[in-house]
Amino acid sequence: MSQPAAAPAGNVAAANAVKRTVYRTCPLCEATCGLELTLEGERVTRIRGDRDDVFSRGFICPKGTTLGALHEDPDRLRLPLIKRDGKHVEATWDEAFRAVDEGLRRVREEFGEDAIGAFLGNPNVHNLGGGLFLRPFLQALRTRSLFSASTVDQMPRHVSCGLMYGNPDSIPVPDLDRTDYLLMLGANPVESNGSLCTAPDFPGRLKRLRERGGKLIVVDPRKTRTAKLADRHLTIRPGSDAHLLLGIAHVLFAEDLVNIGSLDEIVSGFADLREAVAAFDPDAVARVTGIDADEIRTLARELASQDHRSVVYGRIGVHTVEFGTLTSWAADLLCILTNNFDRPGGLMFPLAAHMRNRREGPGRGFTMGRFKSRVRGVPEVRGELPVAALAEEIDTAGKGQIRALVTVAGNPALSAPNADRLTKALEGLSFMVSVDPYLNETTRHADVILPPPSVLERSHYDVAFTTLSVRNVANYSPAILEASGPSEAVILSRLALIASGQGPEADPGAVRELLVRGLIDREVGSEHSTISGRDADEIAEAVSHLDPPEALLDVLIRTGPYGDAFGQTPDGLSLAKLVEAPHGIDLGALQSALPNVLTTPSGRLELLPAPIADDLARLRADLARSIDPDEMRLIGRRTVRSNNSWMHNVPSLMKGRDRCTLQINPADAERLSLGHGDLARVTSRVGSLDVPLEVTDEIRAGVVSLPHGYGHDQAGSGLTVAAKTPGVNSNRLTDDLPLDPLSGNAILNGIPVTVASAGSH
Ligand SMILES: Nc1nc2c(c(=O)[nH]1)N[C@H]1C(S)=C(S)[C@@H](COP(=O)(O)OP(=O)(O)OC[C@H]3O[C@@H](n4cnc5c(=O)[nH]c(N)nc54)[C@H](O)[C@@H]3O)O[C@H]1N2
Ligand SMILES: Nc1nc2c(c(=O)[nH]1)N[C@H]1C(S)=C(S)[C@@H](COP(=O)(O)OP(=O)(O)OC[C@H]3O[C@@H](n4cnc5c(=O)[nH]c(N)nc54)[C@H](O)[C@@H]3O)O[C@H]1N2
Ligand code: SF4
Ligand SMILES: [Mo]
Repeated sequence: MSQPAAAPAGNVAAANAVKRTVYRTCPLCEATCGLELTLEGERVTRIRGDRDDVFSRGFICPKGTTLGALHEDPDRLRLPLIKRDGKHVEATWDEAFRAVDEGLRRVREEFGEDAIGAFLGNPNVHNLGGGLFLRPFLQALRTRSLFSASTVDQMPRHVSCGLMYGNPDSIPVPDLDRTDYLLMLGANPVESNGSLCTAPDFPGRLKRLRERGGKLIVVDPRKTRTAKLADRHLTIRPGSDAHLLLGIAHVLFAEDLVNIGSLDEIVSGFADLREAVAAFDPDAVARVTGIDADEIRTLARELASQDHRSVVYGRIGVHTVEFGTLTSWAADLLCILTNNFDRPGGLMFPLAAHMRNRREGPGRGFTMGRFKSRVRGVPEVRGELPVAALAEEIDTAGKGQIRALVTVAGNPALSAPNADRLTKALEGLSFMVSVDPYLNETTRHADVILPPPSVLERSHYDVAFTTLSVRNVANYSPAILEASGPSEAVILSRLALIASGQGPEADPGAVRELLVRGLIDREVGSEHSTISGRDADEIAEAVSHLDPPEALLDVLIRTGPYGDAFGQTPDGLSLAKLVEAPHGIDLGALQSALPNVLTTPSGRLELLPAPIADDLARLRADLARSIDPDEMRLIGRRTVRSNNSWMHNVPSLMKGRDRCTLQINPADAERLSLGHGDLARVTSRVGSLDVPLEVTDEIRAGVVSLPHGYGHDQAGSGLTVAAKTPGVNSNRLTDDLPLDPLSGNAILNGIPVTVASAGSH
């Protein structure tokens, strides 16, 4: 139904078993590796890394080889499911959309717009159609009850960047290939392959950093595979990275090491910084972090050394914590204070092919809290509410209570905190619809499930990750096989029409028209556009043969910073040029972006935005907290063979030992009289679960680690392989109440827990 017209005809599955080779970007994680797939007929017979990919150069991880298995997974839904008498049964697409229309209309008419909630999960950002076509649906829903995986993930980074640079999507990344010194906190890219820093073969890039004489310092309570590559590994106490970074800032001021180079002219707030970090002297910080005061001083001197280029990079382990936004801010601040910002080898802003051209001058800036959540009164951020507040918005009676929920590519039953409460809340909904290829822990609650095409049946261009990439790169992959059902863009278009009251039969082409024509009209009407003043009809005609996401993408690319401006710059980029380049197009190393990237109201780089300055009081108070020597803190972890919750149904990835274990330090195990393989009972404020122990000195004493995304033992789900080694859901222990106050992000690391023998209760 939704074959991109730009795809060369030979790339679309022929019914015969001719052997052919195709190339595509892996859509599974942020690394965007190029893959080479061999197909015989419709079957994938081999997948390996594409050695000619301009960015990944042949790198691949075990997940990348599973695209064929994902496509063929017998549990993957090919047709919509409707719940009838408590059981999910297959239905036609028309039946399914009619059921959605009835369900949503009933709830909206009786309870109003905010009674329909929406949750958007992580795979949306790995999906061209999902990425570009969600907005019209959300706009048509007109609900304030919007939630996403962002608030169990990177929202702190959006907030700190929004406040400092003016746009929450202006996120600088470490210039990995040119830096000489990388201070990495709370990230394990050797297993995760990197996040908010797109760098295929991250492990190889780290090795090359060391081969060229550079240094890698890893801060992590666990000796991860990344930490094993490091020159130094610092086992920090969970949740205290903001203290550490401000301890480093303190030393920079105290030892007169601050050097902001030419940024002097464009920053604001510099004069107040020394005072803001005064409390964080290395001795006070050492007590809370468990990292020596001398080590903190060394880190400051090394970062500040002008003999080399340094950069600071933090991820999940420092964002999903109590002080997530402060940590994200402090990491950037250290790069700025040591003259390692917007310069090669430091922290730099990518410029992707579909991004808008940057221009100098003040912008609207970034504001939060335009409305508050009904129950707890937490502020919105980027138009959404914390997913940690989703359960209470469903289970608390009153005007605006959520009665219906739409999930798109999300599994909040496993990914959001206090899972027991959320699961119960989902059971109480009056209507639920999920756009999802699986019947799983979340979608089993849905009245209607709408399955999108498989990874082989859809085209791909990384709208999100090209903007977070350590090189500017563009890569488009046409669909490999023809989809039997509607594309995700079409599913979302039909949902948008239903939500806007036009009914289940309305033509999805109207949404395409709205989006594509809307973009073209904006471009020709903008004095800053490369197609300013051009004939909108002529431009629309030029993309009329393309499928919905491709048409939008083509306009974005051709009017983007490298674009051909629809003929005006003949050498420029277009979707057609990307189709002709199956190994991708390299657009070069990252370039300086200041001051044009700044869109703050002042037009300046805000070093100490007011919300940050206010929140620092909380961090200062925490410096004095008492530390119980026997306290246990729970953190998470990722392993290379899993991808959040949804790839545990791939047999080849589930082979080998049980990976859902609680890692504990031998000293703690001994103190608690527990041994390797014992079943331990872990208890937090909100829940309790039993899990096998893995005693290992690779984790700091006082810390235990459990991966997330497991707990595949729920009745009514349809994940045959995952159910064989279900594991436990770590989010039955994480708390829905405490949040990072500025971003609303959940706290998923550093959870206070007790650990005991499961037999002793
Ligand atoms: N304790 C703890 N919890 C965590 C984390 C942690 O570190 N610790 N990490 C958090 C992070 S970083 C994230 S991003 C979240 C992820 O949280 P979620 O996004 O809620 O969950 P996923 O496990 O990614 O599940 C994705 C869902 O999308 C479906 N899906 C897969 N591909 C597609 C597709 O192409 N289209 C559609 N429509 N659906 C698709 C899958 O079947 C699955 O139901 O989890 C968070 N939760
Ligand atoms: N194989 C695989 N790859 C993935 C995913 C996956 O599930 N599996 N998920 C994808 C997604 S959605 C994301 S967001 C990224 C995340 O990518 P990463 O951020 O690299 O994620 P993790 O591997 O969980 O690494 C987080 C590290 O933080 C450490 N940590 C925990 N608490 C603290 C703390 O308080 N301080 C410090 N300094 N460290 C701490 C943990 O021990 C862990 O090693 O990975 C992506 N890639
Ligand atoms: S690292 Fe990520 S993008 Fe690369 S093959 Fe593995 S899952 Fe795919
Ligand atoms: Mo994530």
